[in-house]
Amino acid sequence: MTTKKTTAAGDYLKIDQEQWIHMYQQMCKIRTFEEHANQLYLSAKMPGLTHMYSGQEAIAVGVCEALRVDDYITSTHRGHGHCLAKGAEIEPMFAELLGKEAGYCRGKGGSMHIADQTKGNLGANAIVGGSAGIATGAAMSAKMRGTDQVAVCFFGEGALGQGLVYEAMNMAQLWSFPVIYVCENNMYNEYTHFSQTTAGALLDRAKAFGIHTAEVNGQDVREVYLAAQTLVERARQGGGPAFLLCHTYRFYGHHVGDINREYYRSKQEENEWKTQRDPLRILKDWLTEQNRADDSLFESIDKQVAAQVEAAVAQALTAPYPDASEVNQHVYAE
Ligand SMILES: Cc1ncc(C[n+]2csc(CCOP(=O)(O)OP(=O)(O)O)c2C)c(N)n1
Repeated sequence: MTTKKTTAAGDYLKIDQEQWIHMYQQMCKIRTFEEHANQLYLSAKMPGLTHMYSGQEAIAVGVCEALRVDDYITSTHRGHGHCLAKGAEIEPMFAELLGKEAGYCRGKGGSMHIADQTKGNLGANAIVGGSAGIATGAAMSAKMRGTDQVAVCFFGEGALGQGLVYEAMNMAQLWSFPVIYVCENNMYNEYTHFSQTTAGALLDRAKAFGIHTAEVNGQDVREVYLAAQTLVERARQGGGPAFLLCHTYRFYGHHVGDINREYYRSKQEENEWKTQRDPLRILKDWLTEQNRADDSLFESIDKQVAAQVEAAVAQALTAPYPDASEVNQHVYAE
């Protein structure tokens, strides 16, 4: 049982420039996707609401970059970033948000239930902690089938209040399942600071089971990626489960309707994170300092991503709704 902190700056230089640029593209895609999802809510074009992942992009991207297509992930109510990072297409995601037939769940799941099994994404989950059993089960299945697939369970620190998470971690450690529990500590369980809901140190929760742990700055995709790579390889080679604690922050409200937030966190705190700990900015600045990229490259990526996202939104807005006759279809397995 160990806790490893991965901050080896020299190791970042061993990764190809193309791979870092790809991670920037992925983070940019998530940021732009979320901005448009927010606009769809504000303009009353999207039914229901959604939880923006902006600010946390480096975690989904850094972890998924270390995975193969046939590895599994499970996600949360704040799941768009995980889906996109695991390879989901933008068009069916927007269609799903708008309840359209072309969506990943034919418009019946919405923002909190996007799944894409062709890419190993077993689904977002509106139940806090709800996916711990699914990810652990997927890892158990990989082990029983004798494959070297790995499962990643993304969850917020609020999920550490759910008993299911501990039952799953206990079993994973006892039977050495290839599962990585990725805890995204963005510090707030809805409108309450986690220090008011969670006793003790977060990592101790996993250490109690003897689970291998690691801790990273979740705003720095370089740290997240290197740590994830190590844990994924470890799990693939039979090393068993791990728990990766990522320190992060959501730049916006708990959900898109959470606009007046000053009663639970200050504007100053938000501004500090947005201006000093933006994951896109951190990677951009480092690549520029290293002369591995320049402003014109980032501008062209930003433009390309914006055009792709705008086209997907336009397509989803005009796409048809599913026929009312299929309302009961795909609810139960046939
Ligand atoms: C079992 C359960 N209890 C309560 C809720 C209501 N709820 C939705 S999100 C949330 C807070 C989750 O906080 P955290 O897990 O830290 O994730 P974050 O929203 O910060 O990403 C709560 C309590 C829920 N969806 N499921």
